[in-house]
Amino acid sequence: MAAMAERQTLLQLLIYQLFLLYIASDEGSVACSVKAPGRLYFSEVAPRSENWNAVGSANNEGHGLGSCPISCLPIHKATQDLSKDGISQKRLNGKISHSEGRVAEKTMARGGLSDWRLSEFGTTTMTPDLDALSNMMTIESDYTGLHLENEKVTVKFMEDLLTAFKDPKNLWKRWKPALHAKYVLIILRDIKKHYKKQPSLIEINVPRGRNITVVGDVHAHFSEIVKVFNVSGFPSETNYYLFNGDFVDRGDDDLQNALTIFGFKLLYPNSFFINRGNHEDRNQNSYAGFDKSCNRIYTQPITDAFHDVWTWLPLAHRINEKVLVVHGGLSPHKNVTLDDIRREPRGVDPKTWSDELYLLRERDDVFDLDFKNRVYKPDDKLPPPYQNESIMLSLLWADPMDKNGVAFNGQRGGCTRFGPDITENFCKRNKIEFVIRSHEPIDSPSFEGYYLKHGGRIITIFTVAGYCHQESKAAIIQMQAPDMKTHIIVWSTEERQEAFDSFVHEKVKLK
Ligand SMILES: *[C@@H]1O[C@H](CO)[C@@H](O)[C@H](O)[C@H]1NC(C)=O
Ligand SMILES: *[C@@H]1O[C@H](CO)[C@@H](O)[C@H](O)[C@H]1NC(C)=O
Ligand SMILES: *[C@@H]1O[C@H](CO)[C@@H](O)[C@H](O)[C@H]1NC(C)=O
Ligand SMILES: *[C@@H]1O[C@H](CO)[C@@H](O)[C@H](O)[C@H]1NC(C)=O
Ligand SMILES: [Mn+2]
Repeated sequence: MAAMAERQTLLQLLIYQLFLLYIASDEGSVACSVKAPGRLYFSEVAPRSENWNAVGSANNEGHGLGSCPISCLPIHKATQDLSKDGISQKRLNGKISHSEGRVAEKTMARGGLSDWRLSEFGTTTMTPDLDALSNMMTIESDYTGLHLENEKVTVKFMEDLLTAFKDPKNLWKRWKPALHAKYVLIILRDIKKHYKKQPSLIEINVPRGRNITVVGDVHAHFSEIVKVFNVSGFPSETNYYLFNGDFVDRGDDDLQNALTIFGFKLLYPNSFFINRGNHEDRNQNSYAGFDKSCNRIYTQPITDAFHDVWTWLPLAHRINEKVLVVHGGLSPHKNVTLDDIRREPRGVDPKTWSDELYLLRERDDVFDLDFKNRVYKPDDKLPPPYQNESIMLSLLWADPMDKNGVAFNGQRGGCTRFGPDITENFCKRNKIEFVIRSHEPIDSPSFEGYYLKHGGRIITIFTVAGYCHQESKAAIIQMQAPDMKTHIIVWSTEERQEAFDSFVHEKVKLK
């Protein structure tokens, strides 16, 4: 029986690899100026002055993204701007294969929001059997990288891993990874095993006198994680951490970040926590960097394994029954409870506004697009796209606004903005003192890496300095139990660099 199951898996893998070969054979061709259906198009040259700017929506406030020049975002090859009706166009500089192009085209058709129903192309629907894959891989005799003794992450392993990550050349050297694919799969297998048993909202209880540090988007900037540890100490059983999503894409260190964060989660499961962000998502990864980084060192099945594991990461954490932490924002729906969040489906990508709606959006003549220019109040009947916005989508993607009510989120293209009234109602109903969220680079009004909204009930933190503007800072929040008073620490790109330089020269000692 077992042998048969194994053979079946092997057969699946073989078919899969043939399929990958087929995809790879497409690689050399360049999709320059492919006229895609509808309003999408591809072109080889991205104008560098283009702003990532959502124009046209009356409700498009926001901090940062609106004035963030795309040319300074550290992404590999794709640039994006949202057209005035929120349907995005994508321009690709450099070469792109047809296969990449088609996936990207479909991703972008949703204004950058992902949709599992669009994932049928290519490899994106493959859910690898992590047990079978990790079992069948063998370590070659000439492998010189790290070992995971007895398949367990230890303090020593994390010290060696961080040491390997000090020098990026270690990771890429002759295409030989610092960590064998088999070990990556074991880590992913165990992360999935851990989270599969958990609800979408997880409770954290920080003991009296202990600190928890909440970290915003670090977007494939490993040096930011190093700076976080420099400021708040290495994770341990008593030094609590919550990484609030978007730790991959838009930088160069996708694997360093993902493996550091997953490694610490396995080492300290009761004091190290991870929220899913909108970039822990296969469709975002297909154009914003992760897939490329991962495929450069490993192979597509490993990349798919990460995509699969993303879907099991929780969407929210509540700290000491007082503070809610989510990556994006709050749902526009009335009376949402913590139980509703707890029960959001596991193992899936967020569903975006429906296909039907998308088709209608393509035909302005039959669909009243005016909903995008209106702000809806709590007692208004919400328009169809908002009615159908899942809680999961809002938790991952939404942003706050200053006006009361619900409005179109032009900056994201396919979800809502929520006003102070929604925050107030949610917090009162659920006895939450305040909400920490991330998701937006902050270059106004302060460049300080954080801002407060909704009477202090919404705290946004973003943890990449110089993300959009050289002078913008990174921020983290420290809170000490039991009173959970927030202590925000900010730093500049120069300060991050100093900490990284000192890390490179010192021996990594976790304890
Ligand atoms: C929300 O709660 C209020 C007050 O408890 C109630 O009157 C209202 O009907 C609820 N709305 C929905 C949509 O459940
Ligand atoms: C929106 O969701 C409702 C159920 O809440 C469903 O009946 C309707 O078909 C959906 N509309 C669209 C456009 O998907
Ligand atoms: C804990 O947090 C408080 C306030 O944020 C800070 O003053 C203190 O230095 C922190 N302690 C440790 C061990 O990091
Ligand atoms: C943090 O970085 C600074 C340099 O910015 C360095 O002097 C210091 O030793 C580092 N501290 C820790 C605890 O790593
Ligand atoms: Mn985000």
